[in-house]
Amino acid sequence: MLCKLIGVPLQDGAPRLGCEMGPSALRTAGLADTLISLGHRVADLGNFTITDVPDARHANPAIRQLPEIVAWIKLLQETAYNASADGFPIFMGGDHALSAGTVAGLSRRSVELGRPLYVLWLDAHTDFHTLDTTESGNLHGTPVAYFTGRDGFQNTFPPLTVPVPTSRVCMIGIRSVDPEEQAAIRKTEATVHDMRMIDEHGVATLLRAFLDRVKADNGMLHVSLDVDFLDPSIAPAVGTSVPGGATFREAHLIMEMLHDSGLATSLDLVELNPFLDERGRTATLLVDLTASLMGRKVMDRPTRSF
Ligand code: HAR
Ligand code: MN
Ligand code: MN
Repeated sequence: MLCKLIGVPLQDGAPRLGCEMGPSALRTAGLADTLISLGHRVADLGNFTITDVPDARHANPAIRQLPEIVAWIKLLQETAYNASADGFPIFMGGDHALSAGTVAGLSRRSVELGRPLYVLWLDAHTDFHTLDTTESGNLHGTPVAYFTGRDGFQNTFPPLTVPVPTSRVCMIGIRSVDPEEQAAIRKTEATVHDMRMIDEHGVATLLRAFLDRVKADNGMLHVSLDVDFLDPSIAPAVGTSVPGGATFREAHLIMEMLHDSGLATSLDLVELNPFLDERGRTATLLVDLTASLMGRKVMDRPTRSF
């Protein structure tokens, strides 16, 4: 497999500085060599950057860094569309606002390939605010609402070629949802598995049901991994940590099952803030999780576990 590493030093969607160092930390933690050791080819396309920032405004005075985010979404839509023509794009964030662009670009690609795009959203948060409902004004809280075509982005964010229907979105790890997000997402067909669902059923059961649907539909599957999906005790390098997250094994099991399924076609690694890390352990964990997704296993398995 040709893995394309795409550096996205975007931090304007998050409340604190530091995510711009994410791509460097992932490179330093050995992402490329790890993929090569698993038999993949790697093309590091370098870090992308916005050039012209448009004049963008919105009536909600809380919104932060709107022109920059609009520029990033435009750039990333194009970048994701192009990069997904062949190979396996890995978007090295950068904060989660980047997924507004990556998913929009992948969705356009999926229509061209005649394969529906599914999204696995691994996160403590639903990121389902619109520009009108966000109170923090941090635009990393909005990408899912945008790429599913929720009202409230028209004439501000770049137009979407093809929205991803909420029925094709599965969230796992959720444990921090604002009231407005909760009310809105409940009216959709999105699958929202909060931490209690993991406690009661285990990640394998939840994920298998989703993967069965993707497979039956010959779908493409984009995996969006937010560092705060993981428990802060194992992944401290994130600005918006929430207690009670996924364990080391829950996270690896998800990645291992994704690999066995053969369904994943692209990946976001987001919200890594290396300034908050402890001797690179969070960056290293993200590299190891990516390794599991791309085929690393402890023991050969004679039968497919899925
Ligand atoms: N819902 C909160 C807000 O909108 C927190 C959003 C935090 N988002 C991320 N990405 N860290 O998931 O401000
Ligand atoms: Mn997120
Ligand atoms: Mn989050």
